[in-house]
Amino acid sequence: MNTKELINTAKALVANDKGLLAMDESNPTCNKRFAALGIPQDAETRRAYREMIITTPGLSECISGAILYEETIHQQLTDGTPFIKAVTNTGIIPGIKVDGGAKELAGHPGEKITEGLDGLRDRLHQYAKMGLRFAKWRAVITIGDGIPSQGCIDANAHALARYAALCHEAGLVPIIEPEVLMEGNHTLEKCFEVTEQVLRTVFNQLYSQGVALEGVILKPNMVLPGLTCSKQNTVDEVADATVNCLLRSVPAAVPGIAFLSGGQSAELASARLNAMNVRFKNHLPWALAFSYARAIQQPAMEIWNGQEAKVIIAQKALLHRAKCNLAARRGEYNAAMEKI
Ligand code: 5MM
Repeated sequence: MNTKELINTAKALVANDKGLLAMDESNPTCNKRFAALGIPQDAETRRAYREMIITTPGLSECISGAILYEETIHQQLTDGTPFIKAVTNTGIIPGIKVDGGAKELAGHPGEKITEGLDGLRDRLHQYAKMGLRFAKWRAVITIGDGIPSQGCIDANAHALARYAALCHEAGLVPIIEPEVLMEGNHTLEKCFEVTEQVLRTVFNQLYSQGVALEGVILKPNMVLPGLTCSKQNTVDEVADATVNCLLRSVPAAVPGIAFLSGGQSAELASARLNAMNVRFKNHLPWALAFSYARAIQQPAMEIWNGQEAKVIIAQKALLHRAKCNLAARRGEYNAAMEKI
């Protein structure tokens, strides 16, 4: 492990107001999103879609790193360039999702545990040799009747910390993604309480496993009311709750926090990130960035719709969302940007 290199990569992932583009949907998730739009669900269509994303002109002006999926790293652009090389050539840092997905947690109805630690050490060393420089692992926490349990939080936090330590050993920066889901009718206050509990547990586990926090990126949810909660808070209330929760639970040594979008609309994900940076940017120890999948990709996917003829216009939509989120990091995003 070269700690200096890890720290430099982690800093580079949140430098210059850029953020991460998550394009690491597993095949079932990608197929589900394609099916909703009537797009064919096969390896060639997924490849063509990801080629559309990666060849978007100007993307690297807003995007620091791209999270790829196992299938994609073995595919090539139409001109034969392997995806990892194509990403690297644009100046974007390539990374990969390495978890094995969230499965039912035994003895805990309604709760999940992310699998994938078995054999991970060898896989990570192979990924590093292939030119990948960071990895990502997502844990899923559900708010519901009597859940989450401390048992579920502990198990997921422990797995995240074991994954992070293995990443460092292989020279990869771990993106640590504990996601408290938006589904449910819980309040913003409940989400705050659970997110704080989850993050405190995750950082305790990272400390136990000896993970150098200067070489990680945290990818959390924003603190939000549940999707079906009768009170939907304002953008500024969400910004305040999210930053206050993070201040209580994320050590200052962490270089950057890159939010997931979690099913928020693209516009709200930009507006909420913008409000956090407007209100707090100069007073925080870490950068507040983005690592969105749906909130960057969705409009472009809808336009592309599997058609070669729509590539250029879809790329414009993708770049637009990337620019909106770059502006949000600067606290310069506003609704007028959406009218262009
Ligand atoms: C929460 O999902 C991550 C961020 O995406 P959104 O911004 O759309 O919320 C995303 O990186 C996710 O981890 C990947 O898409 C992989 O998900 P699956 O469910 O396919 O493992």
